[in-house]
Amino acid sequence: MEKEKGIAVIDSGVGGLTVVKEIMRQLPSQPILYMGDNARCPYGSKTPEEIRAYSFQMIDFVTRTPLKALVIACNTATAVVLDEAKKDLPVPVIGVIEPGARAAVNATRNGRIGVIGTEATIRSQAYTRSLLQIKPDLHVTGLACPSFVPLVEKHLAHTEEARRVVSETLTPLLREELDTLILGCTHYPLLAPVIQEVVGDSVTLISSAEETARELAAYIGPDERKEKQAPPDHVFVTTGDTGMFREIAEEWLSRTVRVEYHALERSLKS
Ligand code: I24
Ligand code: DGL
Repeated sequence: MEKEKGIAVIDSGVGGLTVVKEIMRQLPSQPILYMGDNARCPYGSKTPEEIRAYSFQMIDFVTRTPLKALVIACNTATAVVLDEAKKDLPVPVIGVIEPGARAAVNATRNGRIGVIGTEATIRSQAYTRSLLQIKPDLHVTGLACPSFVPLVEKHLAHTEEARRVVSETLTPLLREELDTLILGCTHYPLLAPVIQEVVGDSVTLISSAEETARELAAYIGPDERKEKQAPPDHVFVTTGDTGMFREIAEEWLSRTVRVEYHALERSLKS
């Protein structure tokens, strides 16, 4: 029998595992091919040209395998390459921005929505455009939070320092009377408890990871997992250290994972 086509998920590093966890929960029988560009992470502080070149190198690699769909789990990469990737590829391409924007529009009562993300994501205005396309009379405030990813990656998400940094960074948002805040970066769900405390209970937090998995499930149809069916073969590819990747992935996904190394061209030309 022909091997089942999988779902490819690409990200700048390990943050996209937040999306993978949701896909595994909602679509447990789908095989996943994950690629994280750990060697060149973070993308959030890079130029659109770099982000575009790196993202398409990953897309070229994962599309050598027959796919059911491609998920761009990285908000920064989605902001820069989604439209182009959709035009280029013969399979459905799903980014994290539209699903998050749609959920935010459904959640808001007062039409005042905040978006937090990396420098590149906020600069691109991709969330604002997506939100206004769905509902033109919204009031959207974007804020770059470049110190949040390092907090998570240094294992500081549950510390007093995280509370201080999050509180200082989000201060400009507190006078905007937002009722909905989009966590527009793969890492921010790990800071959600602290963010919620800072913005208060009147603000609904939107996690793009959950919404994206739901959108993917809607595209490819319900999961038809049979009793006793063997678990799907997932493969995780990193451009960086496989040991470190495995450690984080196994802790986060609570399972053992198969990790492979693949180098990508270092220069921008390819
Ligand atoms: N969390 C993230 N990235 C890291 C990290 C982390 N180190 C500890 N934790 N490192 O992202 C990034 C740089 N590494 C990546 C691997 O190769 C070498 C360089 C957030 C992960 C979201 C799924 C903390 C940590 C963890 C396990 C699960 C969750 C988590 F170790 F926050
Ligand atoms: N994955 C990125 C995002 O969602 C965060 C990490 C990075 O800057 O590469 O925007």
